[in-house]
Amino acid sequence: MRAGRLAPGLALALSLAACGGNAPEAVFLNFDPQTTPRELTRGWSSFERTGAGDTYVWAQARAATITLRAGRPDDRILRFRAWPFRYEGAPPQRVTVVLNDVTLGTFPLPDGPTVVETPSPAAAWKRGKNVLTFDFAYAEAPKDRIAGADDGRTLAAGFDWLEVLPVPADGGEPRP
Ligand SMILES: [Ca+2]
Repeated sequence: MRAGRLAPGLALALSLAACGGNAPEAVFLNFDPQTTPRELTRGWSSFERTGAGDTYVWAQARAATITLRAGRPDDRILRFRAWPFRYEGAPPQRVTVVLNDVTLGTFPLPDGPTVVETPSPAAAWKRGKNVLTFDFAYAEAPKDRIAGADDGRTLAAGFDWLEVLPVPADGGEPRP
């Protein structure tokens, strides 16, 4: 079929798709040295593994930042799996997620792993470098809070993975 015979909207969509580099991109950070070599820019500890072998990193401050590079500003879904540092008498842990200077929301982190999902509007994204900030209700050192513990890091939450998924222009499901 020749492009001239296509409906104008479809022809535009095809020409945009043909540009390749303009397609919104998916990001998956597994919090390991292979997939997350430079993104953990502030407030993070080093790479660790759970007993089950999952790679993760502790946020070890009240605020932790991730630097993400992006192409054109686009609506994107942001998802991550995390669990709070808990101790007896701890207040509820919560995380406020901020992209650049736009607050995306505040989410509870109950005991155990939780997958948090939030939309992030195109207006919050910039072409190039973007700063994603996690602000926690608390970060506490196990040695100050748990009898016998000797870990002096102030732990907020452990992060297993984070992904950013483009939202198709047709409003369908995000592409993996
Ligand atoms: Ca992981």
